Amino acid sequence: MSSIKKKFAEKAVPVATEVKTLLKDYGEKEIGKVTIESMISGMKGLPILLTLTSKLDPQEGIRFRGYSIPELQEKLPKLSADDEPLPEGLFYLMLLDELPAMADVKELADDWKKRAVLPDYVKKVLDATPPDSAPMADFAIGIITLSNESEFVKAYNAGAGKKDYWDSTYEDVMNFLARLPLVAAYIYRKHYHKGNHIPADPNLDWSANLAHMMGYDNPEIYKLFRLYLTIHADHEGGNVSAHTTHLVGSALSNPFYSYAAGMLGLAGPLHGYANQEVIAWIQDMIKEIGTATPSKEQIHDFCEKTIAAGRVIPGYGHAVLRKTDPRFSAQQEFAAKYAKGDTFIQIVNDLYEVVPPILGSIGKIKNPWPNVDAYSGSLLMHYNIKEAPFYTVLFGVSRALGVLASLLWDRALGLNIERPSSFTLEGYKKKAGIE
Ligand code: HAX
Repeated sequence: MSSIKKKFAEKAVPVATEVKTLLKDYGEKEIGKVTIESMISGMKGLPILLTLTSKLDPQEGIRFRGYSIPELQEKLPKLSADDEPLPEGLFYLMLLDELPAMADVKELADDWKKRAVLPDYVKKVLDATPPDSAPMADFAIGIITLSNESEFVKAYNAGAGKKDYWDSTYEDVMNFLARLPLVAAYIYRKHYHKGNHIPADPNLDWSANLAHMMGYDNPEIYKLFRLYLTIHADHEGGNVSAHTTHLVGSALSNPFYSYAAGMLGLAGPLHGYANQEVIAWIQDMIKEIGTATPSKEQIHDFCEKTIAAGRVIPGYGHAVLRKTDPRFSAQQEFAAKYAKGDTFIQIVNDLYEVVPPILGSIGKIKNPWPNVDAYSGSLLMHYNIKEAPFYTVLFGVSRALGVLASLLWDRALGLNIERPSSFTLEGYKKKAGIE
């Protein structure tokens, strides 16, 4: 057994005991209020999930196992002092609740490199999708096809008991994270480079290898990918991609099915698809105004028109956050360092001045500030990765780190199938005391 797997097994035992004790001794304790509004308006704020890997504070933003993004940038292992953290290190932190040393990250990365093989049948399935299929559809298809190798399914069918589910899930998660960049790069090269694929470079880290296999070999792009794959990894348990992965996994569907389901949620315009929509929307703005350097007044008018048409401003607002997303700020800092003078990024920066007062003046919008998706596409555009329909796939590669670390904990804790209750409209009216 690898030392990381052994460490996980050792750490899981006391946490599982704590959870069991909590359930046994405090199972009846009430911890929140369920209102008709919370039930009908997307369960916002209902404390209904147990997620160990990260916590989202409305004012402060995300903390991964207690560490904010600037703290991760300082404390997680990096390849050089002015680099971004290695997302392999973030996965280690989320999984083991322990900051890794570089040697730990190397052990994990070496393990993934050994597992990084894309079976030929997956390539064939991906080759068979229509040339105009959506990259996110191909992503889900590729992931589901990979499930053919699921160790969890093999162990379950061979009669493994509940206390051992985590073991085969561990193998699935590690195999999967090792292979995911290969699936993503395969889809990218199929769609945008006539299927001219580039093999992995075993000397590169997880992030740089993805950039390399997509066809981008530049130290700055490698840094951007390390930042990108770190900041998108997790956003506690209630967001659509994380919750879906957990929900589907709660039925003991294998990790591939569970994560594929989560990705189909990420593909929605109100979630991860927003990262491509921001780009399409700014391109429409440039086209309509007739200049790549619109004034703030012109940007303002275009935003007003978007709202008047009953559309949302993509990249703004959030179901939990009530301030600028620190993931937005981390990317803005990166752009200030490496992408000075980029006119497209200037529009993104101008939007940050223009949009919040407009959204704030509408009254009903709880958070007028930008989220992660407002910035990410413009940085990719800066490095000539212009294929916006692919951007949500990149988001998905990163999101796998958090949701699969969580799924592994779900198995180790032996969490039960999720099954909340629902009411008919009559039922709600009765609860409200309406005759
Ligand atoms: N532009 C215009 N209207 C907006 C808005 C925006 N950016 N954000 C919220 N609103 C509207 C809502 O549509 C809602 O209108 P109705 O009452 O008419 O239905 C109202 O304001 C109240 O919404 P809210 O309570 O503030 O926000 P929600 O929790 O319902 O929704 C969303 C949060 C992120 C979905 C929302 O802000 C939105 O649609 N933003 C634009 C799309 C986007 O950027 N999505 C990515 C979010 C981050 C993420 O998950 N990334 O993956």
